[in-house]
Amino acid sequence: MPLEGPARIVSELTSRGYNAEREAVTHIAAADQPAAVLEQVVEGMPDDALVVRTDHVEAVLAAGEDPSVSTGTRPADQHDSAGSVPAETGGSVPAPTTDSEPNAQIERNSDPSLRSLEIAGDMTGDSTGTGEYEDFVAVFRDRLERLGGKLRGRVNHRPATAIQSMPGGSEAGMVGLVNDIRSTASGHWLIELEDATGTFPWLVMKDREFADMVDQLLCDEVLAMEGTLSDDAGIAFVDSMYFPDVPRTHEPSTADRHVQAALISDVHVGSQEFMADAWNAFADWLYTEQAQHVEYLLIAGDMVEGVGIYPNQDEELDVVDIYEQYEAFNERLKQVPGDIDIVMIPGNHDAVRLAEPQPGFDDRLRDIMSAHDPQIVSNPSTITVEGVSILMYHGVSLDEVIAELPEEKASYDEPHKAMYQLLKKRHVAPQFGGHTRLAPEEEDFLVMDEVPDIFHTGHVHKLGFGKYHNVLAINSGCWQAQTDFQKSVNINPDSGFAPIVDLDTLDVTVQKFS
Ligand code: D5M
Ligand code: FE
Ligand code: ZN
Repeated sequence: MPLEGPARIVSELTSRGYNAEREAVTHIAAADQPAAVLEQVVEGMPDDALVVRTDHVEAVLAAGEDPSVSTGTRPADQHDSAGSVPAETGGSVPAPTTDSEPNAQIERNSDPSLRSLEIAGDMTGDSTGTGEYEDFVAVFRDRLERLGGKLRGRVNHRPATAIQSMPGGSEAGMVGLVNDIRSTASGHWLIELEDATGTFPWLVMKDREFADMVDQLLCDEVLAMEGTLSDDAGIAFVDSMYFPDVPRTHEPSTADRHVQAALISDVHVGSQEFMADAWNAFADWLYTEQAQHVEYLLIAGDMVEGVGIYPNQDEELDVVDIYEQYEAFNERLKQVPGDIDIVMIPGNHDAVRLAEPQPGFDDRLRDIMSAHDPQIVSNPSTITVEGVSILMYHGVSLDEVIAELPEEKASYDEPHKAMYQLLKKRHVAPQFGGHTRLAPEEEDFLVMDEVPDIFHTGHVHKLGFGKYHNVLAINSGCWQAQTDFQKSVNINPDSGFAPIVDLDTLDVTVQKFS
């Protein structure tokens, strides 16, 4: 039966110019002959109606108990047109739960007065950078100011220039950006800290307890050090080291009703490896009783595959025009029940500037992706959903954290541990000048001023989640099968999973659709 899944009913209706109420769709899906019911509903729609409502469907169902036997009124070819669902969406999708429970009533709470979604940290439209040298100075000064503020109360700190003129043997403290990390000939570590006045070198002895923290350091992160100046006052021996970090006592906020959010990313529509069947199954699942509490869908970047992102990428494109890719993505959004609120940020495959922070999509792309009226915000952005603050960041810096840090602290198999490092540094992309391109701005939009309750990233195409000082870190998987490049470097993506978060408990369940 070509029209068995709710998602396919939605795309059939949209292809004929109609939006539909969720319950109307489940009614059609539950009928013996969904295709025939859909035909009758469309035929009977008032000329000025744009939305297929439950009562339209009920009228059809009541008129002919079983429309498939109330023959004679419809031209014969209508069955065919109902069957002409785009080939890519048909066929091999597993039967949705609604089919096995045809009378299940899905009561998703769509009362807008109960919903709450606030956007706090969206920098779209606030970009001031001109790319001049001064902007780089300003962005690092702002970073040091704001992250240093979290450390200054913890150490008896002095400016670098003041430490430079202290006598040998003095106790000193400093807050600064990591300017350089070097190992010495004797196996100790020399870390140069920089503040607004200058730099000072700090020596971590290889057998001190802090030595194993050195391999977690990234250039340009903000740290505090305390120690004792050498006899000639040229360096300081480190006695303690502090990260801005998340307080261990952090208590996350939770929703005061049972409501869930699906956290996904990396849809990669337009790639030959986009997993249409898995996406269809996900969209169908959202219509089932099991998904009745899912009221929010958050997408952390890489909506489409894009063009010219990697060498030879064009050989794996299914859709070669970038705007057509977004049109195709919009069709995928239409499959999602209309009463789910969607928030999305761009990623490195999307058609916005690559340097971070990435502003939300421009007007032309917003117009294309308008079907579901999604909230489109910058990468990164902080949103508050039912009282739960969620920091959404695509995750390009994770590649860097994983490359620089030892396996047990960050790896592709445990991407959430790499996220813990970012939380500890209170910055989504600390290191400047590597994979992650940073746009110079007057303000460092990548600093985590506030501790989020949930930190949501994607990009590495691996599913992983866990808690760091009570903050839930989730890296969602992807909807793209392994690409040739990933095969060549042995990346095995976690494709077709949707982590679902209970916003009242911050518990996670994972739904698999592949
Ligand atoms: O990134 C998906 C993951 O794969 C991410 O960890 C980067 C890595 N990746 C994928 N293709 C390449 C190439 N060609 N060079 C380097 N790293 C790559 P995504 O943002 O989806 O491409
Ligand atoms: Fe991706
Ligand atoms: Zn990416």
